Amino acid sequence: MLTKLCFVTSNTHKFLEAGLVARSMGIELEMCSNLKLELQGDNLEEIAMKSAMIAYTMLSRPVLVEDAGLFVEALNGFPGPYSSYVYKTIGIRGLLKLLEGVENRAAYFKSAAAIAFERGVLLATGEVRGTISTEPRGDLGFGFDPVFVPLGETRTFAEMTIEEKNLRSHRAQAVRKVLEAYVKKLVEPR
Ligand code: ITT
Repeated sequence: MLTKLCFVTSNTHKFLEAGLVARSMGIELEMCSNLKLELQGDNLEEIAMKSAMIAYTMLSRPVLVEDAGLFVEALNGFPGPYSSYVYKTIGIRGLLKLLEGVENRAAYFKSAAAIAFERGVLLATGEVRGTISTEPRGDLGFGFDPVFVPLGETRTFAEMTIEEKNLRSHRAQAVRKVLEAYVKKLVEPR
């Protein structure tokens, strides 16, 4: 029987990426987009865990929450946990402008995924290192995907299918790890 789990997000792309990972593990994710959590803070792990606990209390059912950000080395980790706001305000063009003439293009995406359920909260993280391209390429994915080239690749995330992005992404790693821990807990005797 498929285990069902509510993924609290308003982002369809995140849902599709995580959904594919979950499905390969026999778990069906349901998109719970009617709950707006929007917690702010400078620590992805803390945001994910707190949001999951709040969502679990409000919905009274097991929930998955995932929080991610892009950390650019030459900008001392900016925009990091504020990626959503930065994407909505200055966007990709603004980021590229900040990096104009900058040689060090190293950056990484980080994801923190938390599941809150009857027996507590589980947390896992994932990271993917890469570089910021000098111009946007590709129209798949979302957010900063058109300018992020994972290490060992020439294509940006926006030039990859979801399956290809999932082989490398921060989100796929974090979601897989937290779901593995969840499945283990479900079969464990209390
Ligand atoms: P929810 O909070 O509703 O889940 P969100 O879009 O706000 O959706 P996050 O807070 O996790 O998602 O992500 C913050 C931003 O970081 C996101 O809006 C993107 O701009 C960027 N981002 C995160 N993961 C990304 C990815 O895999 N590819 C491209 N950009 C990403």
